[in-house]
Amino acid sequence: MYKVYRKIILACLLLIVAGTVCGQRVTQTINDGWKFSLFEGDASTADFDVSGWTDVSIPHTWNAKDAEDEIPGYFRGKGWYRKAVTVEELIVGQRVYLCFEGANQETNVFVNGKLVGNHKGGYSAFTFDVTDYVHTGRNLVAVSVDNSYNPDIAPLSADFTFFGGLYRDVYLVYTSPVQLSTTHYASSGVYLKTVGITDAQAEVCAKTFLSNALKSNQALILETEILDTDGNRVALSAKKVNVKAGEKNVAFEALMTIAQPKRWDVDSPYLYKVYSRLKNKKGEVLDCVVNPLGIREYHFDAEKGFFLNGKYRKLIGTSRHQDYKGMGNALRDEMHIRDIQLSKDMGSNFLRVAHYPQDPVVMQMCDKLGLLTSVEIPIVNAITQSRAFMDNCVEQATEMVYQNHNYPSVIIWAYMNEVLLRPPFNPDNKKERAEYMKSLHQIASAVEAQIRSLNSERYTMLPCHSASQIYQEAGITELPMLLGFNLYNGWYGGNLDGFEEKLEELHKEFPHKPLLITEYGADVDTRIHSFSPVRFDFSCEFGSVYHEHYLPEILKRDYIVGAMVWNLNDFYSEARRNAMPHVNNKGLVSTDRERKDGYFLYQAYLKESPVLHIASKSWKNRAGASRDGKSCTQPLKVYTNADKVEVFLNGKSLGVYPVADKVVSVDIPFVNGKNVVDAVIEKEGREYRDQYVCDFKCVNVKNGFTEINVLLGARRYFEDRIAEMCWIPEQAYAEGSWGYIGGEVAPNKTRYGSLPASDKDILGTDQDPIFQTQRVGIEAFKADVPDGVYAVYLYWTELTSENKREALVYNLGNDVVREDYINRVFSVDINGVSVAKQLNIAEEYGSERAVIKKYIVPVSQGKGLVVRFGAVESVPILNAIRIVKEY
Ligand code: GCB
Ligand code: CA
Repeated sequence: MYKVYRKIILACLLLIVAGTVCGQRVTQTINDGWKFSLFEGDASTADFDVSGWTDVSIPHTWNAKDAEDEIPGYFRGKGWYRKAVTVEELIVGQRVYLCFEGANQETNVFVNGKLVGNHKGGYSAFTFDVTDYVHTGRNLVAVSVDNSYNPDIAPLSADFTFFGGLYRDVYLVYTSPVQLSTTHYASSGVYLKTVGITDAQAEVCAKTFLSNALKSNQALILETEILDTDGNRVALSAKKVNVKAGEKNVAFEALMTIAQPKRWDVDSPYLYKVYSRLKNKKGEVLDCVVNPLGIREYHFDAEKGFFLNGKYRKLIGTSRHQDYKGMGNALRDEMHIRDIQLSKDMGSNFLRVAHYPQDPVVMQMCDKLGLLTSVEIPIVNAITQSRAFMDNCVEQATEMVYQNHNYPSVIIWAYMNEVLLRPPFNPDNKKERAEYMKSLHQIASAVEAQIRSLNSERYTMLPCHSASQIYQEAGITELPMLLGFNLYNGWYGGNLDGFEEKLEELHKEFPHKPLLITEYGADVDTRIHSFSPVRFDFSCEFGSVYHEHYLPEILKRDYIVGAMVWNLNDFYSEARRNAMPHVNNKGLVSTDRERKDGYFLYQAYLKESPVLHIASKSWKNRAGASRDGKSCTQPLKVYTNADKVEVFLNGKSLGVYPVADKVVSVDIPFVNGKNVVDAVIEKEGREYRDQYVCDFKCVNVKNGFTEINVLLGARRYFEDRIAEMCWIPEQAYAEGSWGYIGGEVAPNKTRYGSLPASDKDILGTDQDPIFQTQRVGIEAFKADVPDGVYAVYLYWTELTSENKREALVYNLGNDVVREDYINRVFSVDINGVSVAKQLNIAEEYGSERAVIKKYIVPVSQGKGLVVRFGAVESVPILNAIRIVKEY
């Protein structure tokens, strides 16, 4: 008796919670209280001993920390999640489902020891019906997730870390057995399409999939109601439908008309809501789902560009990777949401959801904020010539289209990114090459055909790398409606001007294809600065120069229908060895979302509201060589959409500067100590101000010497944000000053850059840039400091590899690069005292490891400080020197 009451009370409660409008579907996360362990075997059974397992909450990845550590590679294998999930018998006879928003990359789900389903692919949702596996009360749910390399699952390789785990929400869902299908590719079961849009009306076609798990045929009413934002009904369809006993995923179509439809646009993303309700004959709601609806028309023209609701729009935005500092890809919904907000605030009207479909909240935000999107499946760098791989690609495309079908923001379906960048065939073997091209063509054709058959009114796109010819050779450029090109002229090679030359070439090569620049970007580590920036120095300043060049060239050409910066945010890529090892720094914001200067350049170009930003504002600890120790002039950029800006230093005006192309560079005579720079603009009669505060150290050996921190072989500055100090570039010694004597800048050993010498991951430090440059063959470092007691720190790391260069990009595989180091032995003496006779850095400490030695040195009789190096074998090196006056 009590039990019956309990059920009734629960049922009533549920009706209150879900509202009477929305049937009895219950969707709830079951993210907390999981036990986790990496384990290769079978941990699905109840009696399995989980003592010693870790308590985790979902979203979770097991790679969050090991993608950051210094050990090369990251764990790729199998992890298990287990949880006792309480299934309440809320309403008798309901079906129970487990829904996963995404798990990377192959998942097996077990309930009470039995396998209920398998899913392959790390970036799409999947749902399993577990009704027949559960009982009221506690049920053991065990999930194995495997992120090891699998030749039959895309992506095979890519420039990002394949974080493993249950990294998106997991839900427990209860639904009526007579339902809007829950298991049609884990979508809502409803697919909306708008046709014949005019100012007078728009037709909405809703295709709804129904399922009936009961043993009797069901006569039902399928109601589709469209509401405007105020909640007024603007269209209604009610149809009698019959679903036979046991039938699954039967489709019904309803056509509705909205009079005087309001458009979804980037400035006014008007959203209707579509309620799909399944009712029984008595009119009781059995099931209900709600979908967004946006009414918009758009088309691409190869010459004129893109038009949304009749209006020309240059598509500008970024791509976005789904990870965050220290957390891998296991982000909370709110963090995804913030990223999309960041993108909109930058002035974007487009987001390339790349290289894979992302969390549903990402798409919801794009709908709500008015960001157009392309969504793509992650076939990156290469394919496997197998039926299984092809089937998986088609399956991922199918899931993508169904799961993202109703988001009005989506206008493009994309597939394959730079798929000919790292093809595995031997280039000299013609037969191998031809066969590979053939397989590639087959897969691309199958994916293209599948997308078009599922959703013909959107565009398709293939993002290629700059070597367009090879894509033509494979015959795949003809397949998609749009072509994307990822261009990095002036970054990986060549000059910045190569960009516009390439654009012209591509337009000639593909005159009838609307072209998008699906990627362009430059790595920026916000700790690094340079006043003579060059590509691959990772400086803020080079990033600025790069974007200042690219953006106007893009805006100038209508045949470039759109362009997306690679990337919104810095992201993890295990194989990268840059200023920040394991991170790709091309984001306009960092892994913890610090906005870089480029972000503000975009704002200045794209936003109408006043934009004013002093560049390098995060450089709080600044320094520079100074003649008099009192002041030092350095340039400072201001980004603004005003035509002039007045700049003040410590309250005194430095003048009014005209702004060209949204930027002005002003020479600031920084003083020793605290500096306050103000930039002021006027727009529509109002004054706007931005302020930069920094501590500036005028480095000089004479007046009030405190310390000097110098990077040898470098033209860049490095801010150590942990110690709040600044490293400055080297200079040659001159009487009465400081600097090196002899040697040369270490030659560039990186694959792409001109400086610094190395982009190796320096072990034993997270201040890698201090060690990545060096002076080779240095004879001495001299500083004419006043008498006193000094701490002299010498920084070394052996960087030189004689034979091989490391493959920098995309070597996500486990390419082991063996390098031979030259045998380098040298002596060191400080102020005539020998401190090392036979120093062999590589032998003593290993190569690419940070070595710091501190020496206490008294200086007297005005003799200053001199550190001398003597060659024993090969030539001496020095990477950095820090001299601090103790007393
Ligand atoms: C590309 C790839 C992207 C990389 C990027 C880069 O072309 O599509 O995945 O991350 O270049 O930074 O090199
Ligand atoms: Ca989510």
